[in-house]
Amino acid sequence: MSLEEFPIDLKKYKKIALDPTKTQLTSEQKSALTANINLFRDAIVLFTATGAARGVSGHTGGPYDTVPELAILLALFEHSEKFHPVVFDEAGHRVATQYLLSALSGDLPAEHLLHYRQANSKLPGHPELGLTPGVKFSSGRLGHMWPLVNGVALANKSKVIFCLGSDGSQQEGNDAEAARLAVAQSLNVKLIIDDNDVTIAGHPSEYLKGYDVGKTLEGHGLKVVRADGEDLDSLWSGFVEILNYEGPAALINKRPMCPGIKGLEGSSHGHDAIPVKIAVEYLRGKGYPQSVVDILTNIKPDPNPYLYIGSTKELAANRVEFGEAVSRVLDGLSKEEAAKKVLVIDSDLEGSTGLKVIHQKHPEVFLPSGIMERGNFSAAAGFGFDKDKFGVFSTFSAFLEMIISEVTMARLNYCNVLCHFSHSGVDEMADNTCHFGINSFFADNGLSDVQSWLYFPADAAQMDAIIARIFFEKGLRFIFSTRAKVPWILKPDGSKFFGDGYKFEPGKDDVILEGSKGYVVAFGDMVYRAHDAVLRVRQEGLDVGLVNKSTLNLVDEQTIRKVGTSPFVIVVESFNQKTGLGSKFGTWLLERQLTPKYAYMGVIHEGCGGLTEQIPHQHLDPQSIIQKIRSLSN
Ligand SMILES: Cc1ncc(C[n+]2csc(CCOP(=O)(O)OP(=O)(O)O)c2C)c(N)n1
Repeated sequence: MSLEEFPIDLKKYKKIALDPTKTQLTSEQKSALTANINLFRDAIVLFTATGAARGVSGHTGGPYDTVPELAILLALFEHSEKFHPVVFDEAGHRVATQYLLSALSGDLPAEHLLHYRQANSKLPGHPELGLTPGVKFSSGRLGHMWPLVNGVALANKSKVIFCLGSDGSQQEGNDAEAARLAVAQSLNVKLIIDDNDVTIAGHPSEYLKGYDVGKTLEGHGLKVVRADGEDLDSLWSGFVEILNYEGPAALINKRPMCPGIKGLEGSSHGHDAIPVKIAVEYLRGKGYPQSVVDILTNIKPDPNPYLYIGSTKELAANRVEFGEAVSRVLDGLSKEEAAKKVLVIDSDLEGSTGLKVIHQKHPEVFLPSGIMERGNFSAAAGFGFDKDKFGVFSTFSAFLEMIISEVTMARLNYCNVLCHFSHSGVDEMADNTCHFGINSFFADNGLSDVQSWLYFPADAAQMDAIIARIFFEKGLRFIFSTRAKVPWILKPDGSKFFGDGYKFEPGKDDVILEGSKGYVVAFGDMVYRAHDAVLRVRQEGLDVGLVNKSTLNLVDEQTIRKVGTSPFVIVVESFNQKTGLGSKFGTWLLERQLTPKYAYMGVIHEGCGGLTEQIPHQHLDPQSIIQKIRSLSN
């Protein structure tokens, strides 16, 4: 069987209507719902497993869990127009639900689901309005949907508005604000919350003791009903109760993560894309033939064949290196001293942002916490309010946009915080546009008489050197790394540029190559790409230089004079072209009466999904850099 056919027949979906004035389900209604639930869950397992097979990751457990609620919502939409027919979801990673709905409505051909998260398939890791046929809203940053759904309710007062929720998303402070507005205005918003006690880093009942979704919402004044999500009678009576209540209400459905999937049930691994092996076992257990299993086993990751020059073949995950480098600094302190001086606070992403290493090696400084970036950042800052103490905070770069106001207040309180923002830029960001970490210069929002330092190391050796140098510096320090691994930058003699003997100095640019015909200025993951481009034009006789601007927001007077007196300067970065280094560097040049030809290349488009495809999609690959060099050197 090929990818041209979706082997699970979605036409078997049984359309039924459910009337919430009837408190009991008939046996026919129950058997139709059960059939739909099985159909949807099998489909979700199959097509999300293609993400695992293709190496583009994804999420199975969340959408799989909420299928019974989905089946009931569709039956309510069939019953009455009073129900606004959009399945809003504050957990955007459950995008498989929306893609399934698009296939059911005929907006997407069912077989297209087998391209889940593949580059250019228009099926990225989170729902994007306007990109995917049939998708009705954008979601993907937790805590951002319920507040918006409140507004939809205000605009549609005669309708009932549903929003799927999760015990992860409900941890966000935004949801508390949304709850207050919904209660104050008696909005007809109904939250259907999957309370599976699983998020990315583990179980909220363990890492966030005292947190209880139901009690929280009751405290705000919502009507709260609890149900067993895997028992249709219990689930339906919960729906009936919240729908016969005028005003905001939440139905909280308890279930283990991935009920019925051997190897994932109850586990936080169920949050991610189901491994092919487990999916195969599940589908076999459901009686699907070998041809269905073959679809998964035949999909292979796409290799990236480009051979870079000027950097090593070996790659390192700089986001993990951050944790290693911090651990090495802490190794120099006694456990007691470390615990007194340093607090490292996680926001449910320790495995992704490198904090796990610190958790394992230095539990004395580590605080696991919830998906509460604003509160956690401020707690790290408050720890570093004492001039001899240091807070460490970490999350994805995309969510730096959430804590800008807290950064201002931390700065005004002279706090010491080291912030690590991983998943910067766009490289390998199958999660796509809402997860792009491209507005990181927002962190530099103080006035000219105070300083915050922004650092983006080019490779793992430079990450080590930066952490060793700045860990115990005062004030706010921001350090960036990518989701994708990066190679080590090499000198012409083949040794590591940032290897033995290299010492990092804040504010000092690294001249990787001197050039007489012009300069490329880059940082982070763009350094090895720009290095490749520059070396290739040099092979053709064009003597172009390369600067690594690892301290992003301080002008290195010596280096700017060097590049500014050359014939051209091109800034190449994986940040937003509108807000990145390139949008400032031209001003810095002009202020110094330096007027080379000037261009800047940054992130300009919404994403294309997939992994290595994101960089060429933004025209940031070596070939595009070479083209720009040629156009400026002519
Ligand atoms: C603002 C924000 N912070 C962090 C994340 C990263 N993230 C994605 S899903 C997730 C955990 C979600 O848990 P839950 O919503 O309960 O989903 P489940 O594990 O049940 O699928 C996290 C931390 C995010 N998408 N948005």
